[in-house]
Amino acid sequence: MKLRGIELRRVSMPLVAPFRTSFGTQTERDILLLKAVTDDAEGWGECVALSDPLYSAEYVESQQDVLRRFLLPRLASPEGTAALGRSGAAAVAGLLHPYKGHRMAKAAVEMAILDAELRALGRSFGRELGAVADRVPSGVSVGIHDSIPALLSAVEGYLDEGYARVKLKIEPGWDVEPVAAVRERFGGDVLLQVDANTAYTLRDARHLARLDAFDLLLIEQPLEEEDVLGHAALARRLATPICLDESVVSAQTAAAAITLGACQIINIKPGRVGGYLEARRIHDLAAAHGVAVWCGGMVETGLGRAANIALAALPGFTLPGDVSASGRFYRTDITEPIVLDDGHVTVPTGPGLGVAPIPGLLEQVTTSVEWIAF
Ligand code: NPG
Repeated sequence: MKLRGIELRRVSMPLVAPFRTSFGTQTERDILLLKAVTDDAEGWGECVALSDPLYSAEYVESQQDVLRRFLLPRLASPEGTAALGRSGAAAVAGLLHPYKGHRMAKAAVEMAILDAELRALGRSFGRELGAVADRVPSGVSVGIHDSIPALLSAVEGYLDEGYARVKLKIEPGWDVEPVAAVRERFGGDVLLQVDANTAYTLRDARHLARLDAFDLLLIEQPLEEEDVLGHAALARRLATPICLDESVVSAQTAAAAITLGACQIINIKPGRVGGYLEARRIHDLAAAHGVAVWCGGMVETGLGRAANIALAALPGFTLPGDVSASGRFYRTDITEPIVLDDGHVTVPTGPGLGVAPIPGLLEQVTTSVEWIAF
């Protein structure tokens, strides 16, 4: 393939309702989209970095800066174009490896190039990654609410829509009580899990063990990103399985976490680990160790959502992912909306992502466009 250049486009999308996690409240999403233009096709990538470095060290301005300053020039160099010409998207991670971190930017550019490549070949993301299902169960992530009644009415709405699994965001002061209330109101059959986004310390172990009473699928990332040993210690004190998110940034860190007993389950987010190809490696590694995985979400547009659904259709994704319908976050998506069908979302089968931005809708939310010629 021959890349002509990459467009960096920022869009700003209002959320249907504020989304509160232990690290902050979002009311709109400022997203960096990439469009890879090749001689044969155009491909889309979505960078999942947030506006502020509160989930991870990455933030959207930093990802655009590192792309402009280092990552795209590396791909456009004679060495880069030769490797892309030979191997396409498979060459991206190796070419960018010398630059530390910034995995969300690396993931976005790999996604755009992979999409262009697959569109040219007429092959879908699902087929390329190894999907074995044509639809996957859809889980919903429910933010921290101002009151228990408000939370219960939100959960009721999602269950009425048919979501197959509910994840409650928790933080100190909002954990046992909301979980107990949801269990009491909706019963033991609801697939329920919690996500702390690093809000606790090992000193909270005894308190977190109170969650064991509620038959949760998992507790996600209770401790700090770098506290892998703490998670291993906590795992010995909780009956609820521990799932890592922020701590797993590569197949290598996944292997270490598994070996140390820091997690029984892994949330795989392609943006966090540097791309869909690394995400697949973590899937393979986890499957080899009997560790269940599920596909996380970062409040993506239909582009990232489509790719995540394809990934979630791999055989090791045995737990429902945060692959909700577009309407969970956006009244109007920039693609054809991803919709819920009997608690499932459909794996796209068209070439590449199988979805693309609708030009008029994309223009409406665009705040800036920058073209980097190769
Ligand atoms: O369904 O797209 C979704 C959102 C799922 O809760 C979700 N994501 O920590 O997993 C998370 C959380 C998140 C959202 C993290 C936004 C960072 C940004």
